[in-house]
Amino acid sequence: MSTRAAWTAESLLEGLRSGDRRALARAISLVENGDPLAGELVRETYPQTGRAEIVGITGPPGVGKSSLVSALVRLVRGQGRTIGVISVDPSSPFTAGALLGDRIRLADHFLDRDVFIRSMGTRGHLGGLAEATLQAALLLDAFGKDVVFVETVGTGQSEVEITGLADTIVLALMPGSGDSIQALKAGIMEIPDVIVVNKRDHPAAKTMMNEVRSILGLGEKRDWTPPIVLTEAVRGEGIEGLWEAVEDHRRHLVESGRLEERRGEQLAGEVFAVASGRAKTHLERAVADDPELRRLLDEVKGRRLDPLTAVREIMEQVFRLDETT
Ligand SMILES: Nc1nc2c(ncn2[C@@H]2O[C@H](COP(=O)(O)OP(=O)(O)OP(=O)(O)O)[C@@H](O)[C@H]2O)c(=O)[nH]1
Ligand SMILES: [Mg+2]
Repeated sequence: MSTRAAWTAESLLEGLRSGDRRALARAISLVENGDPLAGELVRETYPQTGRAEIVGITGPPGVGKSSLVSALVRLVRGQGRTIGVISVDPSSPFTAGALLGDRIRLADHFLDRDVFIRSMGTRGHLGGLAEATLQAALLLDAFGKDVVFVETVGTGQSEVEITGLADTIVLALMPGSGDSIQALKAGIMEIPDVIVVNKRDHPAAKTMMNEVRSILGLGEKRDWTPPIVLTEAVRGEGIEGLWEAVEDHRRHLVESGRLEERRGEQLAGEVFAVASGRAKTHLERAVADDPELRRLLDEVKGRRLDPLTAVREIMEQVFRLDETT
């Protein structure tokens, strides 16, 4: 297996099963490229999934998500557990070099053989980032990673949701993340499982934490109240507390019998999300490739055709769906 070209479905599967990190790296590259072989690998290894603990870290740009992941990786590696990290960046069209910041932030871990790190941008993947992220997470899980961190930028209304994957969702905020506070308050953003207010070295950190606390106090009582943790990621401060909160949440899920239930619901949701992603791509391509469909859009723009008639025509032609709604 000295060259890349030597990989076949069989050798990749064999490599994944035997813990060959080169096979994992190759498999994740296939995922990124939307290669059908990736789907085959996921299909074959799916029975081996469900063992990894998947932790999602989401939050507005620049709050310190990668720095937090890096600090958490250090902590969890210290416990001897193996780790996968997927950084999802919807704003970046390319994977290579897209996350220079991430590379710097996570640089300490690149030499650790038991930490697999990959950043993903929106490359022409048919099912979009949701599908690529799902596949990558499943492969890391099947490979035997104990913990998989999935970092995504999210302001509460983002299309790229990790909620469908993670056992525990950590929302990272920092002093000044007012928009997220508003989104939480308005119910636009789902209440996460753990909230971390990073950059606690900032003078307004405590105020931020109090604001978050008061919002959580507003909603109806639930069986899990998200803990709020203060951290200074770059100095590794508060990280034990953050990980403890994540583990507490997981314990809560296990003890209440909610873990399997939640995972089941999420997987079903993922199927739906990926199918929707593919349908959208299919629709966009069909319209781009078909002058007749594009003409419909022009007709709507010119107010010669009403939007709903155009929708019906498009649905008929692209999906062969007639009016059933
Ligand atoms: N003062 C201070 N700066 C921090 C802290 N944590 C991270 N930073 C800095 O904040 C900046 C952004 O950190 P990242 O970890 O890249 O943040 P991110 O949320 O991953 O950013 P994106 O992935 O680009 O959305 C960097 O310059 C970090 O050094 C902290 O606790 N205190
Ligand atoms: Mg980042």
